[in-house]
Amino acid sequence: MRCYAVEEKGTRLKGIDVVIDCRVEDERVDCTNDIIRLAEKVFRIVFGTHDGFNIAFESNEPIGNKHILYRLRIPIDSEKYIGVRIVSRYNVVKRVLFTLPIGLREKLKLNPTPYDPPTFINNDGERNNEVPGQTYIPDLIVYNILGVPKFSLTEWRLEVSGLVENPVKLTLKDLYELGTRDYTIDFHCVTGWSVKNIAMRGVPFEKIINMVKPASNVKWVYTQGMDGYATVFPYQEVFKSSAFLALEMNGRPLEFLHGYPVRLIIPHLYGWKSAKWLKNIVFTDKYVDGYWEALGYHPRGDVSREERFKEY
Ligand SMILES: Nc1nc2c(c(=O)[nH]1)N[C@H]1C(S)=C(S)[C@@H](COP(=O)(O)O)O[C@H]1N2
Ligand SMILES: [Mo]
Repeated sequence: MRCYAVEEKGTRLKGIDVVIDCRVEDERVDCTNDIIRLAEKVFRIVFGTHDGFNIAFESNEPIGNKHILYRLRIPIDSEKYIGVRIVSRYNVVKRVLFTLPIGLREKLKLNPTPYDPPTFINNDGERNNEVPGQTYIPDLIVYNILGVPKFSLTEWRLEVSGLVENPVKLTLKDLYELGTRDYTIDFHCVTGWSVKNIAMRGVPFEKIINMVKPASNVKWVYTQGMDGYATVFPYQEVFKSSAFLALEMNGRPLEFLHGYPVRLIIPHLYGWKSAKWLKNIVFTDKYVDGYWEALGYHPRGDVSREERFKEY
């Protein structure tokens, strides 16, 4: 069994020291009991024991119409617990993730390696516009996994950096001066809901690229919000649909809950790739997990390919 160890700033804000992401041989699961047994089995391999630990079911929910996410807990003491996340696809499990609170790392038997995304992601070409497993609903559902940040526009800048010729720090005024365009997009959350025809206005991402001039070896774009949320996607995705820095929605500045002053929208990728309250865009040649990627979500997240989780 291969295990990855992932450390990520945003998950740390949630008390997670490290995520242990284990690739298991395809395991058939037909009921919640099978899930608990699987969690016990993998836990025993990773930690060398399960004596004195009890695995308790917490919740499960559909992610699209093929996957189910199960959450379990292994209490350590009255406050701390190891979280377990298991995703099945058509009742088959390929990964089991453990989220460790601080102070437990020493108990690990395995020597986990960093996650290495599959290289096909940076090479393949064709895609279609299908949205398998999504259901349309009338309005966006607001997600703030790390709470709502407090900041004022006077202190806020959008910093674009990394492997670029001209790093920049931009104010909202600077962004407007680059020139905006109108967009109508469909928005897709990985959990399975989509919203059609959202009117937005923003700066074509191409303008940012032309300004900062990323180096030829750039492969990934890592972005961060003011709340500590981060996400990542392959650089080449920004050329596959109309990527833009959204400043307005439905004819008005972005509402604060939707990420004012700016969020980067890549319409063909799932919504978690769009960091709200965007403050950093980093062009890089190395893959780094963001918040949801650290918890097993896909490095690219193409909606038409249904890339919800890291490999099936
Ligand atoms: N900064 C930040 N950006 C974020 C999130 C978040 O928690 N914090 N959640 C993501 C997820 S999972 C989704 S589906 C969309 C939801 O956008 P909305 O809250 O505007 O509906 O924002 C994404 N961007
Ligand atoms: Mo989401």
